[in-house]
Amino acid sequence: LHDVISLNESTIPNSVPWFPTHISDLDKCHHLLTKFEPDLDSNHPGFSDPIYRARRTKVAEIAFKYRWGQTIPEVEYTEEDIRTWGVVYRKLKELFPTHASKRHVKVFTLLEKECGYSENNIPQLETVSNFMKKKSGFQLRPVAGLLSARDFLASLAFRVFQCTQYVRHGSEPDHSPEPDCVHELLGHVPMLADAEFAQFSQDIGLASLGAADDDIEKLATLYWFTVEFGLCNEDGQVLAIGAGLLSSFGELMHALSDVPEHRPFVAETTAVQSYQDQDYQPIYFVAESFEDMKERMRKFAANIPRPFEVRFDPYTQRIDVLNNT
Ligand code: HBI
Ligand code: FE
Repeated sequence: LHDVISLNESTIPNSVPWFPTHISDLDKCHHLLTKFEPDLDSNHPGFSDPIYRARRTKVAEIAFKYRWGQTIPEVEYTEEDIRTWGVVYRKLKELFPTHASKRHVKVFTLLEKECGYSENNIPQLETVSNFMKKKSGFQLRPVAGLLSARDFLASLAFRVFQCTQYVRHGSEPDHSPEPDCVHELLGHVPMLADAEFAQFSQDIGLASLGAADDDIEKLATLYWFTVEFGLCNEDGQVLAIGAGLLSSFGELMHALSDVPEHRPFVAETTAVQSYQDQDYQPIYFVAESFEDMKERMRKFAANIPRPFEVRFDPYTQRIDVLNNT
């Protein structure tokens, strides 16, 4: 156990990588990865579409200019964006009742009632963020693309989800090489608005603060096999909890078919499993129950060596750093 002695930032050992200690510090967690960007990756479906790339640049501006505490500016989505969203929405909505976690189904209904979710409308991030704050205390902030795992995970410690605001290229509605707002709004948002899932996600974030690079990699892998591609047993039925599944008609069916391998979720082995980011997963991890997954993750996180402990203070939205001796 620890003495409850708060360390200030200057007494955190120098060997510990910098991490945000107040929610406003997330303004500094903006390190983008260039992998999968339409301007740089010739395999991106938007690579040779200058109109798409110009629109993307405009939406990215919002994220670059955004600072903590501001209202998220609205995006005027094009007809093509709405068509792409609609194609994905219609197909997924049919699958959710039989394939999605009950937690997802419950919130999705509310999002249709309260947030303007429909096949003809892409809801604005500010509206959705306000809804999430009421449901689970999570909120969104706009991001221009794929962030470093360290920056991305750190934001979860504050119940902040770094959310893309652009829509994938219209030529491939069923697939996007990078996260886009179709994936965020249909996959992540309903799960993060669930109070227990929010706690689970925040716990991964808290475990990542100041962690060594190889521990960040393990946490990112755990995030991948749970928050992105997780399956969970709910009352004898295996259902999807991962946003990568809940936003992909094809992979959602694949994941719950008998084609891929299903392995029981054990944090220590899941954390070191290599994964696929170009195609459907060949392996999924199935949690015995949501409670069991949470408990296993909590124990795994407690075993990550750090010379301090962290605690989130929801009143100040600050991380208290506690001496661990
Ligand atoms: N950045 N914007 C964004 N969205 C993600 O889902 C995301 C990311 N950066 C890293 C990342 N996911 C993965 O490394 C996770 O496994 C942490
Ligand atoms: Fe995602």
